[in-house]
Amino acid sequence: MGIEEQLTGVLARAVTDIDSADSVKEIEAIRVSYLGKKGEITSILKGMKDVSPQQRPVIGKKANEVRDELTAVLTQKKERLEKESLQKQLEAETIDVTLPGRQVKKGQTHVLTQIMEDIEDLFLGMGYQIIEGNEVESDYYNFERVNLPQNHPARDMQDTFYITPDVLLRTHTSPIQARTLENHDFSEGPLKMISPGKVYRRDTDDATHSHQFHQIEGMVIDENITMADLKGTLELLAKKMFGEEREIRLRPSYFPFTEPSVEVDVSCFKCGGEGCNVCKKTGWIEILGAGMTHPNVLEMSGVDSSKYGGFAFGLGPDRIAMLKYGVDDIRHFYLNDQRFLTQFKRKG
Ligand code: FA5
Repeated sequence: MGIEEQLTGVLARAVTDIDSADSVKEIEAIRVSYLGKKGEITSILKGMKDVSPQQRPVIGKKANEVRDELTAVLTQKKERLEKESLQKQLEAETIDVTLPGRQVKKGQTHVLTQIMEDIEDLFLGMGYQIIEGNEVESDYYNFERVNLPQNHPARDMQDTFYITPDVLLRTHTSPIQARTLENHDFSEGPLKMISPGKVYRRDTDDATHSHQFHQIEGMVIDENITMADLKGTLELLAKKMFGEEREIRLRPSYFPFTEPSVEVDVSCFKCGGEGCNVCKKTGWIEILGAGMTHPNVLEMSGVDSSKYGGFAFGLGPDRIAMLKYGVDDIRHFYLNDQRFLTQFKRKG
């Protein structure tokens, strides 16, 4: 059989093979078996050396035609197969956008953070600044600078986690009083600040005590600040926390950094003052400690106590949350049980 006939025969066979192929991989194998280095057409063309010089151009032309045709058929089939496979993939991966989505569980602000944010809002509205203190404090700022020298008996009121003899976990937010006072420039206006944060005490955990809890410190220092300003401010705070009808009363107390010092009670939000289990039949609930800033605290921070004075207060959001929501154990706030925490959804 002449080379021309062989070429025609091979082309016909190749086209049949291509017809029955149904994957891109098969097409590639067919291409290699006919047009590759060791492919059939290549080896036929190797026989050209035995062809007479007159015949050579004719056969050469035929060979090129066969190669071109075969290449075209291969390419066409490959493209079709690729298109089909893409189509299949698209169909398999179609997303039905009309299907109802799965509910995403949204987190929410922790109840204690909610209380602290509400208090921050109230004081921001009255022109206070919010200041962050250090949880790791020096003994000096935690005690001495708030008028509690070494060996002062009042230090026993707060059992302390010491890190070194001079460094501790703050037992209250009051060290921020000294830190803010010493940095405040009174020629630029009064000092009005609150400072929320975590504090630590070596209390044994029980229903009303936690070794780590929160406090919010407040302080106002200027000329001519009186106890009436303190009472008015705390009245607003009590109303914001427990409702518009609430009243407060001040009872004498002792804190080394305030003179005079007071404990502040709010009229019972549950019974309205008649006496119930929440207020232990007294009609009043204790919510915070406060007083007029002791001159020593001002002087130690370089503030002239004959010219400037004011008040400070410290409250425990954990205890406020317990009262407000009737929570009987402070430890619920720290166990991260979603069944408990999700009850306190902020409205709006
Ligand atoms: C103080 O810590 C003062 N620094 C507050 C203060 C500031 C008074 C400025 C005057 C001027 P006290 O130890 O009473 O005070 O604590 C304040 C509040 O923290 C308490 O009323 C209570 O609500 C809360 N508290 C105290 N100990 C615990 C505890 N172990 N667990 C949870 N809350 C506590």
